[in-house]
Amino acid sequence: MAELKNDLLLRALLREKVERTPLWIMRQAGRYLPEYREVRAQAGDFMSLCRNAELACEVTMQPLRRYKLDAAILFSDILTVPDAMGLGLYFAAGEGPKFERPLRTAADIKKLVLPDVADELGYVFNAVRTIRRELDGQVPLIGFAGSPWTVGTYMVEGGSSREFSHIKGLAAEDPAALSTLLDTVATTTTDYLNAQIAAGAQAVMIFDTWGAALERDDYRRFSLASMQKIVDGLTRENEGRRVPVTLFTKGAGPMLADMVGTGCDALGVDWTTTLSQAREYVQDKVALQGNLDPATLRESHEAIRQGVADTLESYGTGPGHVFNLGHGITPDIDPDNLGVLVDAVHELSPQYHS
Ligand code: 1CP
Repeated sequence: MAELKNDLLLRALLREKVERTPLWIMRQAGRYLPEYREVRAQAGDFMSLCRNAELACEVTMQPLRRYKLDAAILFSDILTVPDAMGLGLYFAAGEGPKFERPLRTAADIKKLVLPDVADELGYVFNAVRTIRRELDGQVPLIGFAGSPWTVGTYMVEGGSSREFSHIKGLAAEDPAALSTLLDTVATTTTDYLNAQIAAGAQAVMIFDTWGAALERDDYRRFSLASMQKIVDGLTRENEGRRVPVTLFTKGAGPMLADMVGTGCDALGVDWTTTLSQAREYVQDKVALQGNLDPATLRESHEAIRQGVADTLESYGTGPGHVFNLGHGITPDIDPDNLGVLVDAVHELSPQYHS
Protein backbone atom coordinates (compact mmCIF):
# COMPACT_ATOMS: atom_id res chain seq x y z
CA MET A 1 0.00 0.00 0.00
CA ALA A 2 1.31 3.45 -0.97
CA GLU A 3 2.64 5.57 1.85
CA LEU A 4 0.30 8.34 3.05
CA LYS A 5 1.64 11.68 1.75
CA ASN A 6 -0.82 13.91 3.64
CA ASP A 7 -1.71 12.67 7.12
CA LEU A 8 -2.91 16.02 8.54
CA LEU A 9 -6.43 14.67 9.08
CA LEU A 10 -5.28 11.58 10.98
CA ARG A 11 -2.96 13.67 13.15
CA ALA A 12 -5.58 16.32 13.91
CA LEU A 13 -8.17 13.67 14.83
CA LEU A 14 -5.70 12.38 17.41
CA ARG A 15 -5.00 15.92 18.66
CA GLU A 16 -1.41 15.75 17.41
CA LYS A 17 0.43 18.84 16.22
CA VAL A 18 -0.25 19.99 12.64
CA GLU A 19 1.05 22.89 10.51
CA ARG A 20 -2.43 23.98 9.47
CA THR A 21 -6.02 22.93 10.09
CA PRO A 22 -7.01 20.03 7.81
CA LEU A 23 -10.37 20.10 6.08
CA TRP A 24 -12.92 18.03 4.24
CA ILE A 25 -16.58 18.70 3.55
CA MET A 26 -19.55 16.55 4.48
CA ARG A 27 -21.24 15.43 1.25
CA GLN A 28 -18.23 16.68 -0.73
CA ALA A 29 -19.16 14.21 -3.47
CA GLY A 30 -22.66 15.18 -4.41
CA ARG A 31 -25.24 16.99 -6.41
CA TYR A 32 -23.71 20.51 -6.24
CA LEU A 33 -21.01 19.22 -8.64
CA PRO A 34 -22.04 19.01 -12.33
CA GLU A 35 -19.55 16.16 -12.85
CA TYR A 36 -21.33 14.21 -10.07
CA ARG A 37 -24.73 14.73 -11.71
CA GLU A 38 -23.28 13.43 -14.95
CA VAL A 39 -21.97 10.17 -13.43
CA ARG A 40 -25.17 9.79 -11.40
CA ALA A 41 -27.20 10.00 -14.63
CA GLN A 42 -24.87 7.48 -16.26
CA ALA A 43 -25.38 5.06 -13.35
CA GLY A 44 -29.17 5.38 -13.62
CA ASP A 45 -30.06 5.51 -9.96
CA PHE A 46 -28.33 6.20 -6.67
CA MET A 47 -27.96 2.57 -5.51
CA SER A 48 -26.52 1.51 -8.88
CA LEU A 49 -23.90 4.22 -8.40
CA CYS A 50 -23.09 2.86 -4.92
CA ARG A 51 -22.89 -0.72 -6.20
CA ASN A 52 -20.49 0.10 -9.06
CA ALA A 53 -16.97 0.31 -7.57
CA GLU A 54 -15.49 2.19 -10.56
CA LEU A 55 -18.23 4.83 -10.58
CA ALA A 56 -18.33 5.14 -6.78
CA CYS A 57 -14.55 5.68 -6.92
CA GLU A 58 -14.92 8.26 -9.69
CA VAL A 59 -17.40 10.41 -7.71
CA THR A 60 -15.28 10.04 -4.55
CA MET A 61 -12.29 11.48 -6.44
CA GLN A 62 -14.18 14.36 -8.14
CA PRO A 63 -14.06 16.88 -5.26
CA LEU A 64 -10.34 16.13 -4.71
CA ARG A 65 -9.58 17.17 -8.29
CA ARG A 66 -11.24 20.53 -7.76
CA TYR A 67 -10.19 21.43 -4.22
CA LYS A 68 -7.21 21.06 -1.87
CA LEU A 69 -9.02 18.75 0.56
CA ASP A 70 -7.28 16.64 3.18
CA ALA A 71 -9.50 13.55 3.01
CA ALA A 72 -11.63 11.45 0.71
CA ILE A 73 -14.87 9.98 2.00
CA LEU A 74 -16.21 6.72 0.68
CA PHE A 75 -19.15 7.27 -1.64
CA SER A 76 -22.02 5.21 -0.24
CA ASP A 77 -24.95 5.77 2.12
CA ILE A 78 -25.93 5.01 5.71
CA LEU A 79 -28.99 3.11 4.45
CA THR A 80 -27.00 0.30 2.80
CA VAL A 81 -27.09 -1.46 6.20
CA PRO A 82 -30.90 -1.84 6.48
CA ASP A 83 -30.96 -2.66 2.76
CA ALA A 84 -28.60 -5.56 3.55
CA MET A 85 -31.04 -6.58 6.32
CA GLY A 86 -33.72 -7.13 3.69
CA LEU A 87 -35.85 -3.96 4.01
CA GLY A 88 -35.66 -3.13 0.29
CA LEU A 89 -34.18 0.39 -0.05
CA TYR A 90 -35.27 2.48 -3.02
CA PHE A 91 -35.14 6.14 -3.96
CA ALA A 92 -38.45 7.47 -5.28
CA ALA A 93 -37.86 10.40 -7.65
CA GLY A 94 -37.71 13.64 -5.66
CA GLU A 95 -38.78 11.95 -2.42
CA GLY A 96 -35.59 10.72 -0.82
CA PRO A 97 -34.97 7.23 0.55
CA LYS A 98 -37.78 4.76 1.19
CA PHE A 99 -38.13 1.14 2.34
CA GLU A 100 -40.44 -1.41 0.76
CA ARG A 101 -40.70 -3.33 4.03
CA PRO A 102 -40.46 -0.98 7.06
CA LEU A 103 -40.50 -2.43 10.58
CA ARG A 104 -43.61 -1.34 12.40
CA THR A 105 -44.18 -3.96 15.09
CA ALA A 106 -42.19 -5.92 17.67
CA ALA A 107 -42.96 -9.01 15.55
CA ASP A 108 -41.28 -7.38 12.50
CA ILE A 109 -38.23 -6.63 14.65
CA LYS A 110 -38.03 -10.21 16.00
CA LYS A 111 -37.95 -11.53 12.45
CA LEU A 112 -34.85 -9.46 11.57
CA VAL A 113 -31.77 -11.57 10.90
CA LEU A 114 -28.15 -10.48 11.09
CA PRO A 115 -26.96 -10.24 7.49
CA ASP A 116 -23.75 -11.78 6.22
CA VAL A 117 -21.93 -8.46 5.83
CA ALA A 118 -19.23 -9.83 3.51
CA ASP A 119 -21.93 -11.15 1.16
CA GLU A 120 -24.53 -8.42 1.29
CA LEU A 121 -22.23 -5.41 1.49
CA GLY A 122 -19.25 -6.72 -0.47
CA TYR A 123 -19.84 -3.99 -3.06
CA VAL A 124 -18.93 -1.36 -0.44
CA PHE A 125 -15.64 -3.07 0.45
CA ASN A 126 -14.81 -3.34 -3.26
CA ALA A 127 -15.40 0.40 -3.57
CA VAL A 128 -13.09 1.03 -0.58
CA ARG A 129 -10.30 -1.04 -2.15
CA THR A 130 -10.74 0.65 -5.53
CA ILE A 131 -10.64 4.14 -3.99
CA ARG A 132 -7.53 3.35 -1.93
CA ARG A 133 -5.75 2.17 -5.07
CA GLU A 134 -6.80 5.31 -6.95
CA LEU A 135 -5.84 7.65 -4.07
CA ASP A 136 -2.33 6.21 -4.08
CA GLY A 137 -1.60 7.75 -0.67
CA GLN A 138 -2.63 11.30 -1.66
CA VAL A 139 -4.95 11.73 1.37
CA PRO A 140 -6.59 9.32 3.84
CA LEU A 141 -9.93 7.64 3.13
CA ILE A 142 -12.79 8.02 5.62
CA GLY A 143 -15.27 5.16 5.98
CA PHE A 144 -18.66 5.68 7.61
CA ALA A 145 -21.98 4.32 8.81
CA GLY A 146 -25.13 5.71 10.39
CA SER A 147 -25.82 5.45 14.10
CA PRO A 148 -28.27 2.68 15.00
CA TRP A 149 -30.83 5.24 16.20
CA THR A 150 -30.61 7.31 12.99
CA VAL A 151 -30.70 4.23 10.75
CA GLY A 152 -33.52 2.87 12.95
CA THR A 153 -35.65 5.97 12.31
CA TYR A 154 -35.64 5.19 8.58
CA MET A 155 -36.30 1.47 9.22
CA VAL A 156 -39.33 2.12 11.41
CA GLU A 157 -40.74 5.22 9.67
CA GLY A 158 -40.15 3.72 6.21
CA GLY A 159 -38.26 6.80 4.99
CA SER A 160 -37.39 10.37 5.99
CA SER A 161 -39.35 11.80 8.88
CA ARG A 162 -39.86 15.04 10.77
CA GLU A 163 -41.85 13.85 13.76
CA PHE A 164 -40.47 10.31 14.23
CA SER A 165 -43.93 9.33 15.45
CA HIS A 166 -43.65 5.58 14.82
CA ILE A 167 -40.22 5.08 16.39
CA LYS A 168 -41.03 7.36 19.33
CA GLY A 169 -44.24 5.39 19.79
CA LEU A 170 -42.17 2.21 19.87
CA ALA A 171 -39.76 3.78 22.41
CA ALA A 172 -42.71 4.60 24.69
CA GLU A 173 -44.73 1.40 24.30
CA ASP A 174 -42.11 -1.29 23.78
CA PRO A 175 -38.63 0.00 24.66
CA ALA A 176 -37.30 -3.58 24.82
CA ALA A 177 -38.25 -4.12 21.17
CA LEU A 178 -36.55 -0.86 20.20
CA SER A 179 -33.40 -1.93 22.10
CA THR A 180 -33.44 -5.25 20.24
CA LEU A 181 -33.61 -3.38 16.94
CA LEU A 182 -30.79 -1.00 17.91
CA ASP A 183 -28.62 -3.91 19.11
CA THR A 184 -29.11 -5.75 15.84
CA VAL A 185 -28.16 -2.66 13.84
CA ALA A 186 -25.19 -1.98 16.15
CA THR A 187 -23.83 -5.51 15.69
CA THR A 188 -24.19 -5.32 11.92
CA THR A 189 -22.67 -1.83 11.82
CA THR A 190 -19.65 -2.94 13.87
CA ASP A 191 -18.96 -5.74 11.38
CA TYR A 192 -19.60 -3.34 8.51
CA LEU A 193 -17.15 -0.67 9.73
CA ASN A 194 -14.51 -3.27 10.64
CA ALA A 195 -14.77 -4.66 7.11
CA GLN A 196 -14.38 -1.12 5.71
CA ILE A 197 -11.25 -0.73 7.85
CA ALA A 198 -9.88 -4.10 6.71
CA ALA A 199 -10.50 -3.01 3.10
CA GLY A 200 -8.57 0.26 3.66
CA ALA A 201 -10.65 2.92 5.43
CA GLN A 202 -8.13 4.92 7.52
CA ALA A 203 -10.63 6.73 9.77
CA VAL A 204 -14.31 6.09 10.43
CA MET A 205 -17.24 8.34 11.23
CA ILE A 206 -20.67 7.53 12.65
CA PHE A 207 -23.44 9.88 11.48
CA ASP A 208 -26.18 10.37 14.07
CA THR A 209 -28.26 12.89 12.17
CA TRP A 210 -31.41 12.41 14.26
CA GLY A 211 -30.08 11.71 17.79
CA ALA A 212 -31.00 15.19 19.02
CA ALA A 213 -34.67 14.47 18.28
CA LEU A 214 -34.55 12.54 21.58
CA GLU A 215 -34.65 14.12 25.02
CA ARG A 216 -31.40 13.74 26.89
CA ASP A 217 -32.18 10.57 28.90
CA ASP A 218 -33.58 8.81 25.85
CA TYR A 219 -30.62 10.04 23.81
CA ARG A 220 -28.29 8.33 26.28
CA ARG A 221 -30.36 5.17 26.48
CA PHE A 222 -31.05 4.65 22.78
CA SER A 223 -28.68 6.63 20.59
CA LEU A 224 -25.53 7.03 22.65
CA ALA A 225 -25.61 3.51 24.14
CA SER A 226 -25.85 1.94 20.69
CA MET A 227 -22.97 4.07 19.36
CA GLN A 228 -20.97 3.02 22.42
CA LYS A 229 -21.49 -0.65 21.45
CA ILE A 230 -20.03 0.07 18.04
CA VAL A 231 -17.02 2.00 19.39
CA ASP A 232 -16.31 -0.87 21.81
CA GLY A 233 -16.18 -3.37 18.92
CA LEU A 234 -14.16 -1.38 16.39
CA THR A 235 -10.70 -2.21 15.12
CA ARG A 236 -8.65 0.72 16.41
CA GLU A 237 -5.39 0.02 14.63
CA ASN A 238 -4.61 -1.05 11.08
CA GLU A 239 -1.62 -0.80 8.72
CA GLY A 240 0.45 0.18 11.79
CA ARG A 241 -1.62 3.31 12.57
CA ARG A 242 -4.49 4.21 14.84
CA VAL A 243 -7.85 4.36 13.04
CA PRO A 244 -9.58 7.42 14.55
CA VAL A 245 -13.32 7.26 15.26
CA THR A 246 -15.53 10.36 14.96
CA LEU A 247 -19.09 10.53 16.29
CA PHE A 248 -21.44 13.20 14.97
CA THR A 249 -24.80 13.83 16.60
CA LYS A 250 -26.27 16.81 14.77
CA GLY A 251 -27.55 19.34 17.31
CA ALA A 252 -25.82 17.56 20.23
CA GLY A 253 -25.14 20.77 22.19
CA PRO A 254 -24.45 19.89 25.86
CA MET A 255 -24.73 16.17 25.00
CA LEU A 256 -21.22 16.53 23.55
CA ALA A 257 -20.05 16.15 27.15
CA ASP A 258 -21.80 12.74 27.35
CA MET A 259 -20.30 11.59 24.06
CA VAL A 260 -16.68 11.96 25.18
CA GLY A 261 -17.10 8.97 27.50
CA THR A 262 -17.59 6.54 24.59
CA GLY A 263 -13.86 6.44 23.91
CA CYS A 264 -14.16 8.05 20.47
CA ASP A 265 -11.29 10.18 19.19
CA ALA A 266 -13.30 13.10 17.82
CA LEU A 267 -16.75 14.66 17.78
CA GLY A 268 -18.54 16.43 14.95
CA VAL A 269 -20.15 19.75 15.90
CA ASP A 270 -22.90 21.59 14.04
CA TRP A 271 -23.28 25.40 13.92
CA THR A 272 -25.78 25.61 16.80
CA THR A 273 -22.87 25.20 19.25
CA THR A 274 -19.79 27.41 18.94
CA LEU A 275 -16.50 25.55 18.80
CA SER A 276 -15.25 27.43 21.85
CA GLN A 277 -18.31 26.24 23.81
CA ALA A 278 -17.87 22.71 22.42
CA ARG A 279 -14.25 22.77 23.53
CA GLU A 280 -15.43 23.54 27.05
CA TYR A 281 -17.95 20.69 26.95
CA VAL A 282 -15.27 18.19 25.94
CA GLN A 283 -12.39 19.67 27.96
CA ASP A 284 -9.93 19.00 25.11
CA LYS A 285 -10.27 15.25 25.66
CA VAL A 286 -11.20 14.66 22.00
CA ALA A 287 -10.73 16.49 18.70
CA LEU A 288 -13.58 18.54 17.20
CA GLN A 289 -14.75 18.64 13.62
CA GLY A 290 -16.88 21.44 12.17
CA ASN A 291 -18.79 23.68 12.10
CA LEU A 292 -19.58 26.42 9.55
CA ASP A 293 -23.27 26.72 8.65
CA PRO A 294 -23.61 25.34 5.08
CA ALA A 295 -25.94 28.29 4.34
CA THR A 296 -22.86 30.57 4.51
CA LEU A 297 -21.82 29.09 1.15
CA ARG A 298 -24.78 30.91 -0.44
CA GLU A 299 -23.34 34.28 0.62
CA SER A 300 -20.63 36.53 -0.89
CA HIS A 301 -16.98 35.46 -1.15
CA GLU A 302 -16.18 37.99 1.56
CA ALA A 303 -18.84 36.51 3.88
CA ILE A 304 -17.49 33.02 3.27
CA ARG A 305 -13.94 34.12 4.16
CA GLN A 306 -15.29 35.82 7.27
CA GLY A 307 -17.21 32.65 8.21
CA VAL A 308 -14.00 30.61 7.91
CA ALA A 309 -12.07 33.19 9.96
CA ASP A 310 -14.73 33.19 12.71
CA THR A 311 -14.83 29.37 12.84
CA LEU A 312 -11.04 29.10 13.18
CA GLU A 313 -11.02 31.86 15.80
CA SER A 314 -13.80 30.19 17.79
CA TYR A 315 -11.79 26.97 18.07
CA GLY A 316 -8.69 29.01 18.83
CA THR A 317 -5.10 27.87 19.03
CA GLY A 318 -3.73 24.39 19.44
CA PRO A 319 -4.29 20.98 17.93
CA GLY A 320 -7.48 18.98 17.58
CA HIS A 321 -9.55 20.91 15.01
CA VAL A 322 -10.69 19.46 11.69
CA PHE A 323 -12.40 22.10 9.59
CA ASN A 324 -15.76 21.10 8.07
CA LEU A 325 -19.27 22.40 7.63
CA GLY A 326 -21.75 21.79 10.44
CA HIS A 327 -23.76 19.53 8.11
CA GLY A 328 -23.63 18.43 4.48
CA ILE A 329 -23.17 20.85 1.59
CA THR A 330 -26.50 21.38 -0.19
CA PRO A 331 -27.16 20.77 -3.92
CA ASP A 332 -27.79 24.46 -4.72
CA ILE A 333 -24.25 25.67 -3.84
CA ASP A 334 -22.03 27.24 -6.54
CA PRO A 335 -18.88 25.04 -6.65
CA ASP A 336 -16.70 28.20 -6.89
CA ASN A 337 -17.92 29.25 -3.45
CA LEU A 338 -16.58 26.05 -1.93
CA GLY A 339 -13.23 26.93 -3.55
CA VAL A 340 -13.26 30.24 -1.65
CA LEU A 341 -13.84 28.37 1.61
CA VAL A 342 -11.04 25.86 0.96
CA ASP A 343 -8.53 28.57 0.04
CA ALA A 344 -9.45 30.56 3.15
CA VAL A 345 -8.80 27.57 5.44
CA HIS A 346 -5.38 27.07 3.83
CA GLU A 347 -4.51 30.73 4.14
CA LEU A 348 -5.91 31.58 7.58
CA SER A 349 -5.34 28.44 9.65
CA PRO A 350 -1.50 28.22 9.99
CA GLN A 351 -1.49 31.07 12.55
CA TYR A 352 -3.44 28.83 14.98
CA HIS A 353 -0.63 26.25 14.97
CA SER A 354 2.79 27.35 16.15
O1 1CP B 1 -29.70 11.27 -5.92
C1 1CP B 1 -28.69 11.44 -5.23
O2 1CP B 1 -27.61 11.73 -5.74
C2 1CP B 1 -28.94 11.22 -3.79
C3 1CP B 1 -28.28 12.11 -2.81
C4 1CP B 1 -27.44 11.29 -1.84
C5 1CP B 1 -26.04 11.35 -1.74
C6 1CP B 1 -25.09 12.20 -2.54
C7 1CP B 1 -27.89 10.33 -0.92
C8 1CP B 1 -29.28 9.86 -0.68
N1 1CP B 1 -26.80 9.81 -0.25
C9 1CP B 1 -25.66 10.41 -0.73
C10 1CP B 1 -24.29 10.08 -0.31
C11 1CP B 1 -23.98 10.10 1.13
N2 1CP B 1 -24.85 9.96 2.17
C12 1CP B 1 -22.68 10.21 1.66
C13 1CP B 1 -21.47 10.21 0.73
C14 1CP B 1 -20.21 10.72 1.01
C15 1CP B 1 -20.00 12.23 1.06
O3 1CP B 1 -20.21 12.82 2.15
O4 1CP B 1 -19.50 12.78 0.07
C16 1CP B 1 -22.81 10.19 3.06
C17 1CP B 1 -21.71 10.32 4.11
C18 1CP B 1 -24.18 10.03 3.38
C19 1CP B 1 -24.72 9.91 4.73
C20 1CP B 1 -26.18 10.01 4.97
N3 1CP B 1 -27.21 9.51 4.21
C21 1CP B 1 -26.75 10.56 6.15
C22 1CP B 1 -25.95 11.10 7.32
C23 1CP B 1 -25.36 12.43 7.07
C24 1CP B 1 -26.33 13.57 6.88
O5 1CP B 1 -26.25 14.20 5.81
O6 1CP B 1 -27.12 13.83 7.79
C25 1CP B 1 -28.15 10.45 6.04
C26 1CP B 1 -29.19 10.92 7.04
C27 1CP B 1 -28.44 9.79 4.83
C28 1CP B 1 -29.78 9.38 4.29
C29 1CP B 1 -29.97 9.91 2.93
N4 1CP B 1 -29.46 9.34 1.81
C30 1CP B 1 -29.76 10.11 0.71
C31 1CP B 1 -30.49 11.24 1.17
C32 1CP B 1 -31.02 12.35 0.31
C33 1CP B 1 -30.60 11.12 2.58
C34 1CP B 1 -31.23 12.12 3.54
C35 1CP B 1 -32.68 11.93 3.64
C36 1CP B 1 -33.29 12.73 4.78
O7 1CP B 1 -33.03 13.95 4.88
O8 1CP B 1 -34.02 12.12 5.58
